[in-house]
Amino acid sequence: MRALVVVDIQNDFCPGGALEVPEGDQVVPVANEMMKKFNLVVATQDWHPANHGSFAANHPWRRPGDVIQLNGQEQILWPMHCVQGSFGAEFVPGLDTSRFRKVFVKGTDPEIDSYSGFFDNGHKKATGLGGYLQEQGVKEVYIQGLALDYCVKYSVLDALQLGFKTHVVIDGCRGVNLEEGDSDKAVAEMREKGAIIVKSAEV
Ligand code: VGL
Ligand code: ZN
Repeated sequence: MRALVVVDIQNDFCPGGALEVPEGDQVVPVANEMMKKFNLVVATQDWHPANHGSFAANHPWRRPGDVIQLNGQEQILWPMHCVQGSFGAEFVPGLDTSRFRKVFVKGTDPEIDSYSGFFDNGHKKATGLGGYLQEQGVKEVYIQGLALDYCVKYSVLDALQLGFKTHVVIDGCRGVNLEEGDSDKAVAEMREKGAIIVKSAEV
């Protein structure tokens, strides 16, 4: 059994959004096509309370891009994004969300960030995604979405660690690239750890 995991295709990660991913909107048609090829599709949604510790605005005189210690964890500070209930947190209009069997929210604890759709950044709490996929008998996952160098990457690494045969649908992803080359580095790291990089047309 295989499943498609659609990561964080939300307004704030698209051009014009609070945490803009260049060409982020271009993954929408790829996701809509991919979803037709899977019986089981699940999604993750970045879903932060307004007081989330990953927001620069919640730390005196900090700017997005600064790095702080947040409860013993290194944390990049971001602009406020994907605030629960806001437009930016909604899935992109045009994304066929009717195909989502289940949505797993992440980043809900103000004390810790969660790039991966499976666990928080400290690997302390699971979102339920891993257990759900296992219950459904899933052995193989295909992952795509935003952002390639953050939430996709960490979701892929956790999926591998959980023992799923893990594919990255590369044309269905875009990176933030805070530093030039971050996306390429992310792909190299995922591949090194055992992920299979595929194009949507090959699936
Ligand atoms: C993400 C940074 C902060 C992502 C989420 O979805 O890649 N990146 N929150
Ligand atoms: Zn976030």
